[in-house]
Amino acid sequence: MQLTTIYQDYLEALRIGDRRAALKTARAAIANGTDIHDLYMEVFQPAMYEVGRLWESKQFSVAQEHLATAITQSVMAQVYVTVDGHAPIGRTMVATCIGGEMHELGIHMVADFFEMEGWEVCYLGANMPAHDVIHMLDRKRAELLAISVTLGGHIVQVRELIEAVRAAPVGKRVKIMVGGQPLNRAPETWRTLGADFTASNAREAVRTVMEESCHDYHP
Ligand code: B12
Repeated sequence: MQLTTIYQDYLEALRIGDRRAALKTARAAIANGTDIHDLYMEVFQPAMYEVGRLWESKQFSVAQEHLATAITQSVMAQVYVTVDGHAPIGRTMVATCIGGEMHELGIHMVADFFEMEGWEVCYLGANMPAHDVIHMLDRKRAELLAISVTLGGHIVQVRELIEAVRAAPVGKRVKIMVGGQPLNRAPETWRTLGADFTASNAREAVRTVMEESCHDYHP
């Protein structure tokens, strides 16, 4: 089945708020050999962008947007468990949104992509206080922190979180990767935030980290 057809069917399921139809579309795609990475990148992500456009242009109510988000989260979780990931590779990351940020689907995708490559992933989700992120980095002896931001006005919180991590003992060894829509719109911004690297999507995030050296990590 063509990815464009899967996308159209999936979006239609979101449009009418039909969770079963959305799940059926995604399951059928996997059963027919569609790669889960393609399903995330070429179906779920653009469908959610389209949901945002429909909401902004008042063709979707807030309730429809919330339902579409809940459906996509549920479908992602259900197709994810059907796929065999890589065996554990002994590398650990923490994946989080900054404080005040409620958009968690993007970082969830990033987390799933790393887990499929064998990473142990501590996915913390939305709206995380800096102190708790640092505590988790320490507790899990993580080598990588992935920070997500969606609202442009939240860039300052990204800088604050990075500064707080760098100031903590754990900050001496952890690498920091940042990403999200405002950084995609202004691709050089990440450098000014004190991050080690960025990537524009989940697929590229894995590629970037695997290419960059995180091997100088000594817990
Ligand atoms: C669902 C949604 C919500 C949900 C989120 C629920 C949830 N549990 O996540 C709710 C209802 C809470 C919400 C609230 C709001 N939202 Co909203 N939302 C969306 C929507 C429709 C989809 C978001 C999404 O899931 N995208 C799909 C994911 C997969 O894409 P992504 O986030 O870009 O992630 C990828 C890359 O960016 C990258 N990436 C992301 N993070 C990271 C991190 C790292 C380290 C790396 C390497 C890469 C990376 O990889 C990801 C995977 O490939 C978007 C539309 C859109 N364009 O995204 C609007 C949107 C983001 N929201 C918007 C707005 C305005 C709001 C509100 C202010 C609305 C309001 N008035 O209340 C609030 C703010 C809440 C807050 N404080 O955060 C605007 C933002 C406009 C702007 N330019 O800033 C958008 C663009 C809608 C629009 N078209 O206007 N929203």
